[in-house]
Amino acid sequence: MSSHNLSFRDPALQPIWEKVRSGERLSKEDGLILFDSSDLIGVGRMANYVARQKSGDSVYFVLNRKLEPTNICVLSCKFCDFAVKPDSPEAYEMTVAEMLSKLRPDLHEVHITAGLHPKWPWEFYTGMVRDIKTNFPNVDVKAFTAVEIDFFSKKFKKTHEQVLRELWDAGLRTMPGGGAEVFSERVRKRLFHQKIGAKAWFEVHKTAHRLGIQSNVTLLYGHIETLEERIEHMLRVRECQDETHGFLSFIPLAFQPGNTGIKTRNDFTSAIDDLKTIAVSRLMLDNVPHIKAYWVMLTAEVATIALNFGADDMDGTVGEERIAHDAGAISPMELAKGKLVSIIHDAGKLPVERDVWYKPLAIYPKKEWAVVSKMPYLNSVPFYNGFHEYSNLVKLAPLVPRVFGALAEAGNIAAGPMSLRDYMNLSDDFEKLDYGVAVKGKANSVLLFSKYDWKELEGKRIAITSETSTSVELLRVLLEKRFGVLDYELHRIHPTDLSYDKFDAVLLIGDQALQAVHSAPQWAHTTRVFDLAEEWCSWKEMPFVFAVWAVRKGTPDAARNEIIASLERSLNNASGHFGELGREHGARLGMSEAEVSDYLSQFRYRFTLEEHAAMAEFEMEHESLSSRDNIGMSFPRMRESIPSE
Ligand code: V47
Repeated sequence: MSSHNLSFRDPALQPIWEKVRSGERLSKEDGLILFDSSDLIGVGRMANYVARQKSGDSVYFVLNRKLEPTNICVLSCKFCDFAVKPDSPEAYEMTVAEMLSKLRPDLHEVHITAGLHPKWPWEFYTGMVRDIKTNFPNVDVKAFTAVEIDFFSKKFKKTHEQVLRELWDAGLRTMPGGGAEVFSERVRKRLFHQKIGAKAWFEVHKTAHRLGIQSNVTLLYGHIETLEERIEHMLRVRECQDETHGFLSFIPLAFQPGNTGIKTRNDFTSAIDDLKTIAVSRLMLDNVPHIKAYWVMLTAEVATIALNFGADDMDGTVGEERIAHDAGAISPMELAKGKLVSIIHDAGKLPVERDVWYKPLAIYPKKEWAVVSKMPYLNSVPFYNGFHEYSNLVKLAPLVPRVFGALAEAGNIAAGPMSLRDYMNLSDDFEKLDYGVAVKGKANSVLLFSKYDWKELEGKRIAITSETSTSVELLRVLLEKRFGVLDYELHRIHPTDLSYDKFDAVLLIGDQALQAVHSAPQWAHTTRVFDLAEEWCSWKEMPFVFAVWAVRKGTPDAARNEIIASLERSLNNASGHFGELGREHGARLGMSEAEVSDYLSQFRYRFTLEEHAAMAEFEMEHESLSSRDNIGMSFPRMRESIPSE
């Protein structure tokens, strides 16, 4: 089945590789073997394999700016070269107007962290977030470490939850991962005894995650911590992530000695240690979506290599980086977007500009590359196991259907399993192939969870996630043409926003639909579940086509041939091995290997005339729908009710 074979100079890596390729979790002992191994390249190749499984060839970056409103801090942690006391000649305090003057409308993220200021009132913090959001609505606010949230909670006598709710109301959307340092009491006592420890740090992040605020988590390494402490740190993150799924990225931060007195000024971590720490993080943290190579501290050169050692995110343009600079970081202060793109190209990877939730906004392939969309749903797993591990021609990018459609329209994607709806729009530019995802009967891939029967949906509010493209059109065809329901409201909601109770029905697709069936969230108990493909098939006695593989007209033959050959290899390899192939992906959705095998076996991946005819039928029904341009947006919402701990 899977044709990935790696050989290692260090035989101790072989059993770890067996675990990695079968999706088995690594233990603490495995982590220590990885750190001890002299086969750095072997460790890196395993990590690159995992990163590629998760992110294809994509490497993400965001147009962002870091704001550090003050360096005055009530703490004096030994490793920090940034914080000063109020009477220091270097002390500074920014006004909100000064903060706003540093931002530009084309930014997508502002990352705010500051010293713990002894005098600033609570309203100053909520005010700065609110004013940024009002003046720059496109800029998402990633603000305040757990250390700051805990400080606000004590100083202003509010619970963590109150602090987070008020910041959310002001416009905060995600939290940075700072202040984690190393989750070791030994290190904390020696280097930052005044700072909160692991217990409070996790309490803050777990509360944030429950409220729908996703966050990052850092590891500060290369000072007095042991390798065992680094691994233990990762294991604590993994355990928390199993519970909350709220972490977006893990960020190993290389310690910058500066004038901290902990190490001599030029005693930077070695590139080997940096690369190994990135790779081990990728391998240990199987449940964290992204590993960040923070170039400001790593240097651009090491970051380039890190992108082949498990990292899939570069952070961003950053702008001003006072913490790292003051402690002597040797990177330049500003890397423009063009520079980031060329660093990622140098690594042979595909630059993807993203928002704070990792939604791709634009991609920047090299001219000679053909970008293939990797549909990140379980039902598409059989397409991708035969794509070469490394190709100079074809690059894979995981894109949910709607984003794939938008980027294909913008002109930068060569091929992929295109949502039927998008293919209907783009058929002048794309040629369809005889591959796709279709089903005749029930599929659990497009589900409507509804408090009402079909005909009673007249005048009701239906939530759809922002990932869907074809399925919302299928829903409309069924409502209007099959059940005669003409008056209904559609509202797009953010995929992380799982509080659907305000709606009369919710449409879920792909993995979200499977997850809702297999992990049965509370709201799902009160609803009926309609399988939309099944409704279509029993109405039309035809299969329903979710997606069809399409290649952009004019794609050079070499790339087109490679794409088709890879697809053939994938489907041939997959046949008879669905359970094994989808085991790891299915486990994340709470499905057993047998359930995965049953699920995947229902689909038709090779198309015949029947599927092509079914596409034409859907197109015909779709053409005669009522026109409906404005779908209400509620994006994203704070969870209404928080389950008690
Ligand atoms: O928590 C302090 C670290 C962190 C030094 O979430 C130092 O996207 C190295 O958290 N040498 C703040 N590191 C930075 C941070 C961060 C950075 C980039 C992205 C994100 C994110 C978060 O910087 C602190 C501390 O661990 N730090 N002093 C030093 N001398």
